[in-house]
Amino acid sequence: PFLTSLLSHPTFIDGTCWTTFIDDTPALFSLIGSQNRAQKLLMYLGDLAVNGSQIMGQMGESKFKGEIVNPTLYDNQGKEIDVSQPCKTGWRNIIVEQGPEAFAKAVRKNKGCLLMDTTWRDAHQSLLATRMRTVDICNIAKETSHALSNAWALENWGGATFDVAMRFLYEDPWDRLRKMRKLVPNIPFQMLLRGANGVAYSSLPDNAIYHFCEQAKKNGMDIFRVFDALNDTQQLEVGIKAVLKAGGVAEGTVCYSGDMLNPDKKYNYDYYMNVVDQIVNMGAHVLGIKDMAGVLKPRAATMLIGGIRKKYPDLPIHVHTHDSAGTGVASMVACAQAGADAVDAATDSMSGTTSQPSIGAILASLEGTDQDPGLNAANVRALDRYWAQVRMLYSPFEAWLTGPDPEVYEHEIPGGQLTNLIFQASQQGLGSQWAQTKKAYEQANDLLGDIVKVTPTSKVVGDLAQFMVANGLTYQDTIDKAEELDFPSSVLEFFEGLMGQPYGGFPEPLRTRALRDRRRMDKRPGLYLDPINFDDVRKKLREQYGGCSETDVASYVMYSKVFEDYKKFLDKYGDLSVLPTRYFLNKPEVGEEFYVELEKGKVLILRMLAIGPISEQTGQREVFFEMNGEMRQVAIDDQH
Ligand code: 3PY
Ligand code: ZN
Repeated sequence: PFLTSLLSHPTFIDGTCWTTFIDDTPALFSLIGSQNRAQKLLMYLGDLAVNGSQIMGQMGESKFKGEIVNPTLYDNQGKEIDVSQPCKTGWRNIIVEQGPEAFAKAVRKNKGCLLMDTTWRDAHQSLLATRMRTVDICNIAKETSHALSNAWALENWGGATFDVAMRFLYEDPWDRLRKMRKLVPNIPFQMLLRGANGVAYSSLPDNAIYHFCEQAKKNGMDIFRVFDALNDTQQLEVGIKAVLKAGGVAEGTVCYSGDMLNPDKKYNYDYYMNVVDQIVNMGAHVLGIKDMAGVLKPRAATMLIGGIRKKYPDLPIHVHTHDSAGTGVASMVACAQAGADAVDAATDSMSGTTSQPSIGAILASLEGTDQDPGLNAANVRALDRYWAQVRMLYSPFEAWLTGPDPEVYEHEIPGGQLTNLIFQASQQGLGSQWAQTKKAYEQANDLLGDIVKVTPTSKVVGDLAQFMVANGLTYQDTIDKAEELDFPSSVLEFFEGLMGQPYGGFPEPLRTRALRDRRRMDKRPGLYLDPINFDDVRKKLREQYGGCSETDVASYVMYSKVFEDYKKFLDKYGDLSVLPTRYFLNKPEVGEEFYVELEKGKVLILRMLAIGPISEQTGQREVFFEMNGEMRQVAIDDQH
């Protein structure tokens, strides 16, 4: 069809403007572009129909099959809010117009305790293996800009979402950021940055972190929660300085571990106050407290936040927790009462257990008090009606946790990792070994010197625990046989010092025995790593892909192999971010009609007609579709 259209086009026939043909007749090229895209899309749908889901680890089919309904919002006078345009008022205006310091001052002046909604990042990272797709976030974005216009921020980027977007969702994380920004201009966006590790699993050269933060800020990020998994302040400083240089709001963060109320534990009040002092000295605009496992009990919260508030009356304090033990609401209320400026919560149907505590429960608890967060609870509940449907759509990624896990005080597994480990155990049919894995996690942590556990150090502990279970090793065996054991690579990287220095030092003799003749870094890794040569990266990507954006460069520097695999996938199937999740995860029923809007105004009406028999010669099956009334077929390798 393209050739026919080309040959019959008037400018081609009369030969007048051949040289400007491409510029003057973009419609023809957009036609070939969308036909190409449509064909690639059919390849994906055909592959899904023949071989099942491409998303690794998916278990079963979605529990939600209908059309998702969006809520109606009402203002305080009971008038319906027009959500065709985003809301324009919110805390972001201060950041944009007056900068980070003014934002810090304004939130300190604000009477109530603000809320950050984590639904777009940590909630699905902690409940649904980070699998939430851009389309499902964007479909509720304008309503969110209205309903949460007085929120501290939406946490919506960074952490594991960056890696997972490319690795499992075949999406460009930067594209997600830009799309969200366009739909929500008024509420600050917050991301999670793993200090000198960026959004990766071990340290990168310093200039990679600077480049990444600059790109994140340029593409719409406002507040950066910067932590280091070992509370190694030299590692933290790299991230904080990079954010300050990029012009972002720097939320320097201390990770809370153990139990401050227990005098026998390693991390006590003085330890935390010392890290806080150093963060303040680095010039962070906001102090973050990150309770990644949900072990900050209300009384400890009162002591810690109260102590910091007293010492630093002008410093905004923002607290993060998980509800793994069931104390999330009580702890966040205690934080608000002790002087926190903001606490984290998730939409009700995506809250609780390993996620953040429920936004509705926190709103109800603070209603009418001096700490009232100032959100319209009815509209917050209305948003949740959308999320309740979406959660069911993602049911294949559920870990099916049934309630709080009080053992978290012993094993201290962070929220996201807890669900992942349960999910992995059930995938491998090891559900019955789950209790053993939790015990091994506790022992692995002791073997490593009772470290602070959050990505990437939590992965080190998890990998060591699984290694001990798989090889039947006890605590003592692991030390005694360390010289002969083939430890997981994350454990060796930790011992090498690639994740920074643990408080109290590395455990000996285990480190020396495990490392043998491998390198050891006794200072922060950035001092040993060669800087990235960005011109070389740009040249390589241009040669390989015929062009590259600066955000592609950042993705490649962070995750080279994942980025390359993502590009291969795009080449084969095209950009699938437009495909509704139901058809991204599950094959369509034969005969069922559905729509895909490839771009504004270009809608495909699709129907799968039949899956053909397998060909003995090629091992392929023909899959037949009707697309905008025309019959199409694709040949798919049957991988069964
Ligand atoms: C991450 O680093 O991804 C986390 O969510 C840590 O809590
Ligand atoms: Zn978290």
